[in-house]
Amino acid sequence: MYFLIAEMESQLPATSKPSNEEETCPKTPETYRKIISTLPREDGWKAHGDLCLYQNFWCYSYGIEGAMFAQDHYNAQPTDIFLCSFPKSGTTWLKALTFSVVTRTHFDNSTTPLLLKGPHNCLPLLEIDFCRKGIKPEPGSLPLVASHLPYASLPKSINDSGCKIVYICREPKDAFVSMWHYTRKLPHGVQEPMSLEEAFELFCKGVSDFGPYWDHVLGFWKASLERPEKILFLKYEDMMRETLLYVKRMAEFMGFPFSLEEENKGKVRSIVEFCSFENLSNLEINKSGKYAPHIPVENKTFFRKGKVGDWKNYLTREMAEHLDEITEQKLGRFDLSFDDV
Ligand code: PAP
Repeated sequence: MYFLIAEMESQLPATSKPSNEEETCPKTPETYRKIISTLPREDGWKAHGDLCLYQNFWCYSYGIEGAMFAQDHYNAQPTDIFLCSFPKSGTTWLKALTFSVVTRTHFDNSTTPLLLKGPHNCLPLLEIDFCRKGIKPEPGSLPLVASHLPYASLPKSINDSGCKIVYICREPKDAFVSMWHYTRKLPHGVQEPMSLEEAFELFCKGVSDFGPYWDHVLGFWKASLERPEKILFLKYEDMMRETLLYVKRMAEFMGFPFSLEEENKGKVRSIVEFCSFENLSNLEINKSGKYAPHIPVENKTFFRKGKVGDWKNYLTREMAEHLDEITEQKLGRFDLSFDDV
């Protein structure tokens, strides 16, 4: 463990560590932007501009500004439940499932707000909505908040107040391929979308939105081992294989367990079917609606194939072996691995 952290730190440019200015500046949007303007940058993915290195993760500047704001101002409530993920790891699905579980006594499949809003519009994203739209957690409101922030960069109040966290991760080759497709669909202005090979190289170096992928996963994995009662670590592939089982486990963990009566009446199955890729991706709102976190994104961009192992259609054997080697090197010693998909 110490070797890995030391190794990561030695690879980081000195400026990525908090500067004196960062520690002493009064916190206003201008000072956040000033700090961001000094951060190390990489171009390449170009979905929302350059990626900047902040607190050892890469992110677009608007995400970093949101992270800084949330770290300074987010006042987590003990009842908040955080849905955390590396991008393209099953966030949309997790949002739909948890939203359905938590609101099931208010709505059924014919009345759920998921029919009128995409999953991303049904619950806030910490680093975007809280900062940009001023959404504040209120007593009695939906306890679900999503975030792509690494574990170490979550606002301190989340751990201090004992919130629960559900983390979903995905096999890295599939997460990479999904991210590459997603990024190509975003508006690029005059830029050409990046080739798969270029994106692959950056991803392997750890340079991707909220990357390095492996650090993100590892942060939550270790935390889930230390505090299993507070952090539930899920894998997309397991969820795909045994959705019913994991939805029940997740509901119980969140404090919204299904009763035997609900199970017998098919409530779990009905939520699972409603939130399936086939059903969600065919809802009109997800075919024609928009999500507008920073630049408008069509809801359909969040639904591509929803399959395990789609990387086989895009990566060469050498690329796959290379990514597998990095994964084994970074995660193997922590007993974290993925099914051979
Ligand atoms: P985000 O991080 O931008 O929110 P996220 O939802 O995590 O994206 O990932 C999108 C992936 O989840 C897509 O995978 P693909 O590119 O390999 O197809 C998307 O298709 C998949 N996905 C979306 N909804 C579902 C669902 N209901 N069931 C399974 N997979 C889904």
